[in-house]
Amino acid sequence: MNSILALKDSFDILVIGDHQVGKSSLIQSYLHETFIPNIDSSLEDLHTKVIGDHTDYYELSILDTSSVTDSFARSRQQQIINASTLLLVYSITDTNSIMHLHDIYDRIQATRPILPPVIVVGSKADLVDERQVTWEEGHEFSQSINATGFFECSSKDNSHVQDAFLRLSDIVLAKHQSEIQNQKRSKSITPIQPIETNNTIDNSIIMITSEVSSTAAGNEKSLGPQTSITTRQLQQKSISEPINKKSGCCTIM
Ligand SMILES: Nc1nc2c(ncn2[C@@H]2O[C@H](COP(=O)(O)OP(=O)(O)OP(=O)(O)O)[C@@H](O)[C@H]2O)c(=O)[nH]1
Ligand SMILES: [Mg+2]
Repeated sequence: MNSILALKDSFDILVIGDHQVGKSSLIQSYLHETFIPNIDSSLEDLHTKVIGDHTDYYELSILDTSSVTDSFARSRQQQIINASTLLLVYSITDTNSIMHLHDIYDRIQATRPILPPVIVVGSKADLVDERQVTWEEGHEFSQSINATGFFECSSKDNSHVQDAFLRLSDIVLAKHQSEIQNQKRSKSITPIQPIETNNTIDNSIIMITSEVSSTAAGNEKSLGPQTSITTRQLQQKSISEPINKKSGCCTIM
Protein backbone atom coordinates (compact mmCIF):
# COMPACT_ATOMS: atom_id res chain seq x y z
CA MET A 1 0.00 0.00 0.00
CA ASN A 2 1.38 3.40 -0.88
CA SER A 3 1.09 6.56 1.10
CA ILE A 4 -1.95 8.44 -0.08
CA LEU A 5 -2.24 11.88 1.35
CA ALA A 6 -5.29 13.32 -0.28
CA LEU A 7 -6.01 15.48 2.68
CA LYS A 8 -7.07 18.77 1.23
CA ASP A 9 -10.74 18.02 1.53
CA SER A 10 -10.99 14.62 3.12
CA PHE A 11 -9.56 12.86 6.13
CA ASP A 12 -9.75 9.56 7.89
CA ILE A 13 -10.89 10.41 11.41
CA LEU A 14 -12.98 13.42 12.45
CA VAL A 15 -12.96 14.05 16.22
CA ILE A 16 -16.10 15.79 17.45
CA GLY A 17 -17.53 16.61 20.87
CA ASP A 18 -18.53 19.32 23.26
CA HIS A 19 -16.32 22.13 24.51
CA GLN A 20 -13.39 20.96 26.69
CA VAL A 21 -14.27 17.27 26.73
CA GLY A 22 -10.68 16.34 25.90
CA LYS A 23 -10.65 15.93 22.10
CA SER A 24 -7.24 17.50 21.54
CA SER A 25 -5.77 15.64 24.51
CA LEU A 26 -6.97 12.33 23.11
CA ILE A 27 -5.23 13.00 19.82
CA GLN A 28 -2.02 14.05 21.58
CA SER A 29 -2.17 10.95 23.69
CA TYR A 30 -2.64 8.74 20.62
CA LEU A 31 0.08 10.43 18.54
CA HIS A 32 2.74 11.12 21.15
CA GLU A 33 1.65 9.27 24.27
CA THR A 34 1.95 12.53 26.16
CA PHE A 35 -0.48 14.61 28.13
CA ILE A 36 -0.32 18.38 27.66
CA PRO A 37 -2.54 20.00 30.32
CA ASN A 38 -3.53 23.12 28.39
CA ILE A 39 -3.90 22.81 24.66
CA ASP A 40 -4.98 25.84 22.65
CA SER A 41 -8.67 25.25 21.99
CA SER A 42 -8.85 27.71 19.13
CA LEU A 43 -6.86 25.38 16.92
CA GLU A 44 -8.58 23.21 14.38
CA ASP A 45 -5.73 20.94 13.51
CA LEU A 46 -5.11 18.26 10.97
CA HIS A 47 -2.74 15.62 12.33
CA THR A 48 -1.16 12.71 10.54
CA LYS A 49 0.34 9.47 11.69
CA VAL A 50 2.07 6.88 9.59
CA ILE A 51 0.77 3.44 10.35
CA GLY A 52 1.90 0.09 9.02
CA ASP A 53 5.52 -0.69 8.10
CA HIS A 54 8.07 0.42 5.46
CA THR A 55 6.68 -1.66 2.68
CA ASP A 56 3.05 -1.38 3.58
CA TYR A 57 2.25 1.94 5.15
CA TYR A 58 -0.48 4.52 5.21
CA GLU A 59 -0.63 8.11 6.36
CA LEU A 60 -3.64 8.38 8.64
CA SER A 61 -5.19 11.84 8.87
CA ILE A 62 -7.05 13.04 11.96
CA LEU A 63 -8.97 16.30 12.14
CA ASP A 64 -9.36 17.83 15.58
CA THR A 65 -12.40 20.09 15.60
CA SER A 66 -12.38 23.23 17.67
CA SER A 67 -15.20 24.29 19.93
CA VAL A 68 -14.42 27.85 18.92
CA THR A 69 -15.69 27.13 15.43
CA ASP A 70 -19.47 27.18 15.08
CA SER A 71 -20.32 23.51 15.20
CA PHE A 72 -23.18 23.96 12.75
CA ALA A 73 -21.19 26.03 10.29
CA ARG A 74 -21.11 24.98 6.67
CA SER A 75 -17.43 24.10 6.95
CA ARG A 76 -18.22 21.63 9.75
CA GLN A 77 -20.92 20.04 7.65
CA GLN A 78 -18.39 19.60 4.86
CA GLN A 79 -15.97 18.01 7.30
CA ILE A 80 -18.64 15.56 8.37
CA ILE A 81 -19.39 14.66 4.77
CA ASN A 82 -15.71 14.15 3.96
CA ALA A 83 -14.75 12.05 6.97
CA SER A 84 -14.12 8.33 6.60
CA THR A 85 -14.82 7.68 10.29
CA LEU A 86 -16.06 9.68 13.29
CA LEU A 87 -14.80 9.76 16.86
CA LEU A 88 -17.51 11.19 19.14
CA VAL A 89 -16.25 12.34 22.52
CA TYR A 90 -17.94 13.18 25.80
CA SER A 91 -16.40 13.53 29.25
CA ILE A 92 -17.35 11.09 32.00
CA THR A 93 -17.12 14.06 34.38
CA ASP A 94 -19.82 16.07 32.60
CA THR A 95 -23.40 14.89 32.09
CA ASN A 96 -24.08 17.80 29.75
CA SER A 97 -21.37 16.63 27.41
CA ILE A 98 -23.14 13.34 26.72
CA MET A 99 -26.48 15.12 26.40
CA HIS A 100 -24.92 17.44 23.85
CA LEU A 101 -23.47 14.44 22.04
CA HIS A 102 -27.05 13.34 21.34
CA ASP A 103 -27.69 16.73 19.70
CA ILE A 104 -24.42 16.63 17.84
CA TYR A 105 -25.26 13.16 16.59
CA ASP A 106 -28.68 14.34 15.36
CA ARG A 107 -27.00 17.18 13.49
CA ILE A 108 -24.49 14.81 11.98
CA GLN A 109 -27.26 12.53 10.81
CA ALA A 110 -29.14 15.42 9.26
CA THR A 111 -26.00 16.28 7.33
CA ARG A 112 -25.06 12.73 6.40
CA PRO A 113 -27.93 10.27 6.77
CA ILE A 114 -25.77 7.25 5.96
CA LEU A 115 -23.07 7.59 8.54
CA PRO A 116 -19.52 6.30 8.31
CA PRO A 117 -18.26 4.05 11.15
CA VAL A 118 -18.47 5.80 14.53
CA ILE A 119 -16.58 5.21 17.77
CA VAL A 120 -17.81 6.76 21.02
CA VAL A 121 -15.29 7.73 23.69
CA GLY A 122 -15.98 8.69 27.29
CA SER A 123 -12.89 10.75 28.15
CA LYS A 124 -11.12 11.64 31.42
CA ALA A 125 -11.69 8.17 32.83
CA ASP A 126 -8.92 8.77 35.39
CA LEU A 127 -11.14 11.32 37.17
CA VAL A 128 -13.10 8.63 38.99
CA ASP A 129 -14.12 10.89 41.87
CA GLU A 130 -15.68 13.38 39.47
CA ARG A 131 -17.61 10.84 37.43
CA GLN A 132 -21.11 11.95 36.42
CA VAL A 133 -21.74 9.56 33.53
CA THR A 134 -21.73 5.83 34.22
CA TRP A 135 -20.10 3.31 31.91
CA GLU A 136 -23.57 1.90 31.23
CA GLU A 137 -24.92 5.29 30.11
CA GLY A 138 -22.05 5.75 27.69
CA HIS A 139 -22.40 2.23 26.38
CA GLU A 140 -26.15 2.63 25.98
CA PHE A 141 -25.66 5.79 23.96
CA SER A 142 -23.12 4.10 21.73
CA GLN A 143 -25.51 1.24 21.11
CA SER A 144 -28.41 3.58 20.41
CA ILE A 145 -26.46 5.09 17.51
CA ASN A 146 -25.10 1.73 16.32
CA ALA A 147 -21.53 2.78 17.02
CA THR A 148 -18.78 0.42 15.99
CA GLY A 149 -17.18 0.70 19.40
CA PHE A 150 -17.28 2.32 22.82
CA PHE A 151 -14.30 3.07 25.06
CA GLU A 152 -13.75 4.95 28.27
CA CYS A 153 -10.31 6.53 27.93
CA SER A 154 -7.90 8.66 29.85
CA SER A 155 -5.47 10.85 27.94
CA LYS A 156 -3.71 11.57 31.19
CA ASP A 157 -2.66 7.98 31.78
CA ASN A 158 -3.12 6.92 28.12
CA SER A 159 -5.58 4.19 29.02
CA HIS A 160 -7.57 2.74 26.10
CA VAL A 161 -6.69 5.69 23.87
CA GLN A 162 -4.66 3.47 21.54
CA ASP A 163 -7.50 0.92 21.49
CA ALA A 164 -10.04 3.50 20.32
CA PHE A 165 -7.85 4.86 17.53
CA LEU A 166 -6.70 1.39 16.55
CA ARG A 167 -10.29 0.36 15.96
CA LEU A 168 -10.76 3.32 13.63
CA SER A 169 -7.43 2.96 11.86
CA ASP A 170 -8.20 -0.70 11.16
CA ILE A 171 -11.43 0.38 9.47
CA VAL A 172 -9.61 3.04 7.45
CA LEU A 173 -6.88 0.60 6.39
CA ALA A 174 -9.38 -2.01 5.31
CA LYS A 175 -11.17 0.60 3.21
CA HIS A 176 -7.98 1.71 1.49
CA GLN A 177 -6.82 -1.81 0.88
CA SER A 178 -10.08 -2.58 -0.82
CA GLU A 179 -9.79 0.62 -2.91
CA ILE A 180 -6.31 -0.42 -4.00
CA GLN A 181 -7.55 -3.89 -4.91
CA ASN A 182 -10.30 -2.29 -6.98
CA GLN A 183 -7.79 -0.06 -8.76
CA LYS A 184 -5.55 -3.03 -9.53
CA ARG A 185 -8.48 -4.99 -10.80
CA SER A 186 -9.68 -2.21 -13.05
CA LYS A 187 -6.14 -1.81 -14.45
CA SER A 188 -6.06 -5.48 -15.32
CA ILE A 189 -9.12 -5.11 -17.48
CA THR A 190 -8.37 -5.31 -21.19
CA PRO A 191 -10.66 -4.61 -24.08
CA ILE A 192 -11.19 -7.69 -26.17
CA GLN A 193 -12.06 -8.23 -29.75
CA PRO A 194 -15.62 -8.85 -30.80
CA ILE A 195 -16.58 -12.45 -30.67
CA GLU A 196 -18.40 -14.30 -33.28
CA THR A 197 -20.34 -17.24 -32.04
CA ASN A 198 -23.33 -19.22 -32.98
CA ASN A 199 -25.11 -17.93 -29.92
CA THR A 200 -27.20 -14.86 -29.78
CA ILE A 201 -25.71 -12.85 -26.94
CA ASP A 202 -25.04 -9.23 -26.40
CA ASN A 203 -21.28 -8.85 -26.63
CA SER A 204 -21.32 -5.73 -24.55
CA ILE A 205 -21.84 -7.75 -21.40
CA ILE A 206 -18.88 -10.04 -21.88
CA MET A 207 -16.23 -9.31 -19.29
CA ILE A 208 -12.81 -10.81 -19.27
CA THR A 209 -9.59 -10.14 -17.39
CA SER A 210 -6.21 -9.67 -19.07
CA GLU A 211 -5.15 -12.97 -17.61
CA VAL A 212 -8.07 -14.66 -19.27
CA SER A 213 -7.67 -12.79 -22.53
CA SER A 214 -4.09 -14.01 -22.83
CA THR A 215 -5.27 -17.53 -22.14
CA ALA A 216 -7.80 -17.16 -24.84
CA ALA A 217 -5.40 -15.49 -27.25
CA GLY A 218 -4.79 -18.62 -29.23
CA ASN A 219 -8.46 -19.17 -29.68
CA GLU A 220 -10.23 -15.89 -29.96
CA LYS A 221 -13.60 -17.36 -30.47
CA SER A 222 -13.48 -19.33 -27.26
CA LEU A 223 -14.37 -17.63 -24.04
CA GLY A 224 -12.97 -20.49 -21.98
CA PRO A 225 -14.13 -21.47 -18.53
CA GLN A 226 -12.45 -18.58 -16.68
CA THR A 227 -14.32 -15.70 -18.21
CA SER A 228 -16.19 -13.68 -15.70
CA ILE A 229 -19.40 -13.68 -17.59
CA THR A 230 -21.85 -15.87 -15.77
CA THR A 231 -24.24 -18.38 -17.13
CA ARG A 232 -27.03 -16.38 -15.63
CA GLN A 233 -25.93 -13.25 -17.45
CA LEU A 234 -25.85 -15.22 -20.64
CA GLN A 235 -29.32 -16.50 -20.00
CA GLN A 236 -30.68 -13.12 -19.06
CA LYS A 237 -29.04 -11.33 -21.92
CA SER A 238 -30.03 -13.77 -24.52
CA ILE A 239 -31.32 -13.42 -27.89
CA SER A 240 -31.65 -10.14 -29.37
CA GLU A 241 -29.02 -9.55 -31.91
CA PRO A 242 -27.74 -11.44 -34.85
CA ILE A 243 -24.76 -13.57 -34.19
CA ASN A 244 -22.08 -12.05 -36.25
CA LYS A 245 -22.64 -8.47 -35.36
CA LYS A 246 -19.18 -6.96 -34.72
CA SER A 247 -19.32 -4.65 -31.80
CA GLY A 248 -16.52 -3.69 -29.41
CA CYS A 249 -16.76 -5.04 -25.92
CA CYS A 250 -15.26 -3.85 -22.77
CA THR A 251 -14.37 -5.35 -19.50
CA ILE A 252 -15.64 -4.21 -16.17
CA MET A 253 -14.75 -6.31 -13.20
N1 LIG B 1 -7.58 14.46 34.19
C1 LIG B 1 -7.74 14.55 32.89
N2 LIG B 1 -7.88 15.74 32.29
C2 LIG B 1 -8.04 15.78 30.96
C3 LIG B 1 -8.05 14.61 30.18
N3 LIG B 1 -8.23 14.97 28.89
C4 LIG B 1 -8.28 16.29 28.87
N4 LIG B 1 -8.18 16.82 30.13
C5 LIG B 1 -8.23 18.22 30.49
O1 LIG B 1 -9.46 18.75 30.03
C6 LIG B 1 -9.28 20.07 29.51
C7 LIG B 1 -9.73 20.11 28.07
O2 LIG B 1 -8.92 19.27 27.28
P1 LIG B 1 -8.78 19.46 25.70
O3 LIG B 1 -8.08 18.28 25.20
O4 LIG B 1 -8.22 20.79 25.41
O5 LIG B 1 -10.32 19.44 25.32
P2 LIG B 1 -10.96 19.80 23.92
O6 LIG B 1 -12.18 18.98 23.79
O7 LIG B 1 -9.96 19.69 22.84
O8 LIG B 1 -11.34 21.30 24.15
P3 LIG B 1 -11.84 22.34 23.03
O9 LIG B 1 -10.91 22.26 21.88
O10 LIG B 1 -11.80 23.66 23.75
O11 LIG B 1 -13.23 21.97 22.71
C8 LIG B 1 -7.78 20.39 29.68
O12 LIG B 1 -7.60 21.09 30.85
C9 LIG B 1 -7.14 19.02 29.79
O13 LIG B 1 -5.96 19.05 30.52
C10 LIG B 1 -7.89 13.35 30.83
O14 LIG B 1 -7.92 12.27 30.25
N5 LIG B 1 -7.76 13.38 32.19
MG1 LIG C 1 -9.28 21.10 21.45
